[in-house]
Amino acid sequence: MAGRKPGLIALFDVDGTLTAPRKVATAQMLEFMQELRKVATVGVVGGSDLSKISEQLGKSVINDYDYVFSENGLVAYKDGKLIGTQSLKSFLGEEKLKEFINFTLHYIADLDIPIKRGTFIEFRSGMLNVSPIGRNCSQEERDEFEKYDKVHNIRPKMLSVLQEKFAHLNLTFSIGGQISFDVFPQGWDKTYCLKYLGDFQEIHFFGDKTYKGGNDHEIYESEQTVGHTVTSPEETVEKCKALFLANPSA
Ligand code: M1P
Repeated sequence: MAGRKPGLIALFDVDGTLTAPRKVATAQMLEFMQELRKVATVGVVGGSDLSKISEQLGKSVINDYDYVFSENGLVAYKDGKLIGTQSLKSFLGEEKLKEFINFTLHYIADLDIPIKRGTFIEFRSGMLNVSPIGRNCSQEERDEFEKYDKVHNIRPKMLSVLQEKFAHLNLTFSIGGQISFDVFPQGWDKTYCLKYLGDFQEIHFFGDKTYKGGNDHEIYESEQTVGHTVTSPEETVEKCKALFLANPSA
């Protein structure tokens, strides 16, 4: 075994890249990631908070990978230890935050969609996650909402209203999953995690939403990364085998 190539890190988005959207990673994928760690430093960067990433990649996720960046890296772990957090509350202040939350809840209250459940805004460390149907819908309801949204553009319409109303706050609105969107200050997208990776000369990023407007776009395009677009977890494995395992000492 050639061992790890110095200065190289393979960094993965979660939903759609290591797992099917909001699903648990397969045992094969988890095993493959550990194989990969023998030849490269491995990190994951998800828009979700740590509890959701743990549901998908396992309870010991922060120990199973060299770096885990939840909330785009606004909450960062290295070798199982917390190395940084960013606070939306401190950044915006209570008044602006309240103004945004109040307006958003009013908007959702007036929204006529087939069903609504609970937890319309999830308050995270570095971002808000807003869901018109409510986060605690069932898997079936989540799948139905995604289909409905594709036809009726509930989220895109809501984003454009919020963008206009809160233009002065310089926020980014990012649709990364099926039922919600993330709200955070400009620059707090997935490129945020790169500030922890200054020691790496070769950062390979793998993501499925690398197109403009997708939540992997900025990090995929970043000059600091070599970006790879994948369409499924299976393709992620294939691309990694070809890049890192075919001739690991290359
Ligand atoms: O990782 C992508 C997104 O996953 C979830 O989205 P949804 O619940 O809409 O499928 C959320 O955790 C979201 O924050 C995240 O960006």
